Amino acid sequence: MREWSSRSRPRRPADKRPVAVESDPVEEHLLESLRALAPPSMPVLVPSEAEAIWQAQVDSRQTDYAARWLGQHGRTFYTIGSAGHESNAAVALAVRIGDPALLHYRSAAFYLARAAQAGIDGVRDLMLGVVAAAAEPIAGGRHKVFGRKELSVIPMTSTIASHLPRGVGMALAIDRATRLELPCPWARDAIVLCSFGDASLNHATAQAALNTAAHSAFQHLPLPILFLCEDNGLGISVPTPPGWAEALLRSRPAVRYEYADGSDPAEVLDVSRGLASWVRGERKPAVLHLRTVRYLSHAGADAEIAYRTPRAIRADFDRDPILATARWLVASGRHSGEELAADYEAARGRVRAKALEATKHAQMTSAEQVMSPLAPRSPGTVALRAGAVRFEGAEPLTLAQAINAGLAAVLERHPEALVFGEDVAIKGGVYGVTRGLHARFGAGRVFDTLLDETSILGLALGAAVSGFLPIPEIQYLAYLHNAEDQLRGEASTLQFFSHGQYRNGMVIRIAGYGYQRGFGGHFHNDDAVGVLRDIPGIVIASPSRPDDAAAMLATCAAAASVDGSVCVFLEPIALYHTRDLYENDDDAWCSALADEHVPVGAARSYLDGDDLALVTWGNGLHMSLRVARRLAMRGVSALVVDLRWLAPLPVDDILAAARATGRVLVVDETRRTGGVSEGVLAALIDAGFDGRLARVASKDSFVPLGDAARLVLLSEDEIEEAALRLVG
Ligand SMILES: Cc1ncc(C[n+]2csc(CCOP(=O)(O)OP(=O)(O)O)c2C)c(N)n1
Repeated sequence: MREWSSRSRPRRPADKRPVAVESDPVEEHLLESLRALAPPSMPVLVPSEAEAIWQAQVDSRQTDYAARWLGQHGRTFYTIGSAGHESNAAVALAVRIGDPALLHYRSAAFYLARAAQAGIDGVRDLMLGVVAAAAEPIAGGRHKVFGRKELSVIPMTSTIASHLPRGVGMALAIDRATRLELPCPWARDAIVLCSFGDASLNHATAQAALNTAAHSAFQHLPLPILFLCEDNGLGISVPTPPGWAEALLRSRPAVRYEYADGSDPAEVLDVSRGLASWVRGERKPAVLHLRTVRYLSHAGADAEIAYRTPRAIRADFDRDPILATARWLVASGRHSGEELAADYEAARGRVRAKALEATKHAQMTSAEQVMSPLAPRSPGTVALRAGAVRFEGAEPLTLAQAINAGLAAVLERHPEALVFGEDVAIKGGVYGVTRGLHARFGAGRVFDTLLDETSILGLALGAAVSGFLPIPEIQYLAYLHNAEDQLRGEASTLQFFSHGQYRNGMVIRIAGYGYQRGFGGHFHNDDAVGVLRDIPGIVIASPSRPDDAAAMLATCAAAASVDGSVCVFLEPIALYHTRDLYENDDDAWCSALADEHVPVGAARSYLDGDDLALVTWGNGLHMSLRVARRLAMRGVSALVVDLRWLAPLPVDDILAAARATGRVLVVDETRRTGGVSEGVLAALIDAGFDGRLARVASKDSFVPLGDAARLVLLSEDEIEEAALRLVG
């Protein structure tokens, strides 16, 4: 095995002449200490797991050094190590390979221990990740993550703590699947393992997850999750106040707390075994507070000498978990310190060989390859699956009643569908949209959650990856923003970062938009959808008419289960109970439900005018149809296009309407900046449409209370004036 110096930074490690390995004080101390270990006067009994722990720890440490080494030669793109945290290997041996795990970025030794148990070369996986190779088994070079389907390790993102709500959702799903007699990818007695750092513990997302776990266990809901807080006392450069993590972790009602010192592998194995078996048997949450140290700085180019004293850095050397395992092994009389030092050095060569091998693998080479797992669409299968959803009754319904009927039909057709959110169960939702579903389908499938949008979406994330079809409700669009990361950072990225191996198809119902007759002010009339429209791959459905609503819900449910699509179902509150279109009591906004399939991304046209096209959706459709009638009285004939889908936008349908009329007015009830009309106009320009274009939108303002709301929301008069100008 050849070695290369890092000093002259050539482009490729293979270009460099072999020279000696650069020393590192942590490693120097470790090797010296290993060689100095004296044989025991009386050997003690040490479990066979000690060898497996040693192996995973050493490989993990060498993987960190190898990643640094490649980094010094410009061959890595993101290095964050696990050095000092390797005691988590013992935790891996305390749980089962089939127990789903969501791992902290310093849990490499856990990953390697689990991989070794399954006969998988985990070092190769990690090295492929470090060089962003397309052959890396979970993310295919899209991110440096721990993950593998065969190991039940679900990749996490870089956003600290954002995987915890999913973990809680998975724990809830395991026993819920048993109760509902549904298939689940995890064993019936599986537990979820979720690791994170001590500074991450302070994050609102971590607090949300721990609170939700406690809230569930407090009321005796089964929630088998083992939280593993890997506490190295630092968050990048900021020390965690001594005692703080313990005080915080102990303070959760109904969550059992145990502590283990990472420099005592026997204790870690013992405590984590006891705790894992307690979680498994009791189906209750617990937290293992694992004291660790952090070597080699935080990540990448971070130089900890800038914020830690040399004395503090050196003080951690004796707490090296590898040294601790070596002491344990030597105490057994099975190995000498010299042997272990030699084994450690041999691992360097082995791991560096794999690092070099990894550099021979190509990265992704095309945008298509990068994006291939982003938004798989199988319209034929989706149509078949959606077509199997049958709606009951033939009487005309309002939008709210239609969504209710659609939900009932989806719950009927998909036994794995769950409806949950704030007030959705007995009350039936703030606007009655879920009324009667709890009584009909039971509390196992239609249930109230605690008041926390992060946890609601987290439950959906965890349930979806466990085989359910979650249909969570966010009570108002404004409150999605509290929890956006769970949608933007987690739900929408899972297929991308797992190369489609893990999916979390779901339908998130969100009540939104303005026009509630002066009611509620901004937070009940939020019209900001920009934050949704730019999320790659998601589907955004926004029905306006009752007959579309039920069919689109069936389509979203089918897309979620067939393609793993993350669907947002944006419902215009102001139209929930609207009955009339043109005149009082005309009931023209009510309709019976048709079984006709509405494909993802297909618009719907109304009227047949050829002077201009009013391209709109949501409340805009109701307004545009009324304006079209007024325009007709003035001799202007309009074609009205309901987008129905805000992502993917029905570009072909928009273009067809534009070409048929030569003039397009986009009627956009959302804000002028970041609103939907920006996307529609850009799509027309991109497609080379050279007719006349205009738009009307709501003002760049929050919506005030009372009648003043009308001052900032788009009005029918504005639409009419703009239309006349356009044809004028
Ligand atoms: C939400 C979020 N904010 C900030 C960061 C940047 N960041 C990455 S790691 C880190 C410190 C985490 O410390 P800790 O949880 O103690 O884990 P450790 O790195 O010490 O293992 C920070 C602030 C992030 N990744 N995510």
